Amino acid sequence: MSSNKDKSLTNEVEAQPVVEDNKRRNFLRGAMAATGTAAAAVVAPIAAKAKEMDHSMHGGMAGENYGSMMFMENHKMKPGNIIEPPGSPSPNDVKYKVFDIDVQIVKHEILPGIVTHVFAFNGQVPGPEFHVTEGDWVQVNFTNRTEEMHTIHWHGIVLPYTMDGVPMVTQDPVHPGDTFVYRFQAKPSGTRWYHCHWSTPLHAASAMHGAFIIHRKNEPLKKRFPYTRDYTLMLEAMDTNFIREEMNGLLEGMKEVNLLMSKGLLDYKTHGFFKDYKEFKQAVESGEYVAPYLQSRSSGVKVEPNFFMINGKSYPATKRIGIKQGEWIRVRLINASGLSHHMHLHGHDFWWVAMDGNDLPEPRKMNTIHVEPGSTYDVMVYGDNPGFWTWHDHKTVHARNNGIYPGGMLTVLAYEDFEPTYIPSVSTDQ
Ligand SMILES: [Cu+2]
Repeated sequence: MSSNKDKSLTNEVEAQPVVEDNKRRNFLRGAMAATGTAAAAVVAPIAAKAKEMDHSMHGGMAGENYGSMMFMENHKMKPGNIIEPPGSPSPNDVKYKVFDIDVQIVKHEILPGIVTHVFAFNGQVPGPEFHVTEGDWVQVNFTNRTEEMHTIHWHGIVLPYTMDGVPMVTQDPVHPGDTFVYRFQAKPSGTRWYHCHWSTPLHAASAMHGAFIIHRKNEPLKKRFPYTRDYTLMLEAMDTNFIREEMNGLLEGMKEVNLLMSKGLLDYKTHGFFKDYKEFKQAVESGEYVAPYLQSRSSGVKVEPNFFMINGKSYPATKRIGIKQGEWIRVRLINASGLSHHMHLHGHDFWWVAMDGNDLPEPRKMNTIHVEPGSTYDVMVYGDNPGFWTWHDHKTVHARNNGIYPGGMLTVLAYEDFEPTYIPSVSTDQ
């Protein structure tokens, strides 16, 4: 099912039979009521791709014995399905650029000494960066290599609704082991992005996000701003305590699923799904179903990010932005954090040229740009003041690591072609 496979995003998936019956799964009333808990509502059994999985939880995580392999061996699952929903032209009719992407649980280092487990696209934070041209037909084979459910929402892309990646609104969540095939045309142009839409405060805010850049064939902005380098800065925030608690909660949920299955109370791919609001309401009112919100969360804590990142790293681990004298660079800011960030560049004004992927009617000159949650902002910087220049969130509580300044959402615009009279060093103890 492929053509023009892009190697930079390849993570080979075996060809498997197409599943024709993608009906909504039965929801589980009896088992939920039987246990008096709904923790299992957010987890599901895994499927056959599990043998490829290698992310057993350990090192401070609860429930060491609930890795994929044991689960597979105890319960004979069907192989993972490939789900190809309707909504876009057949590959016989248009030529798709094909990308393979998966989600795995991996350890991610934010800073030396700070490592957290995250759900990550292709095991990286942020996820792989897509670069396509406006009008390209894009196929993304998304394989779920975790025990949790996920989807991919294509943020800012105008596509058929069945490709929009919102669980229970446009598709069933992608179950463990399964591969969901997204197909759409890349439009409109500009800085767009993608993220998981299942359990979004945990999945998308932690690491399941990435840039989706749709280029124009002849970029009109290059006339006024002839940029030679193009940078993407994903702005992120993580509450590592919340992530740890939630991950441990998920493992507990899996334990429960194991127990229910061993008693025959839970079938393959059943969970707390309802066909409509009325059915859901009746199940709650009759006591057949105990909704998760009727009980306290395992963590019982608010989400309060303690690490603020640019492309997966906090200062001083952030990567510098290179520039030369006389060079224009384009910087695409994408806010995946759920917080607002006021990104201030020292020593320069820059031109704000686009918002949410769309060009502004008239560029604006500024040096602090307010980057709101979910939005993208493009700016052009001209290299006319050689040196090392801080570029950081001026909400300075976000320029800290675990409450310690300096750190967090801070990087450096670094000129590459001058004789410095002061060379930056590193201190995290102020
Ligand atoms: Cu997810």
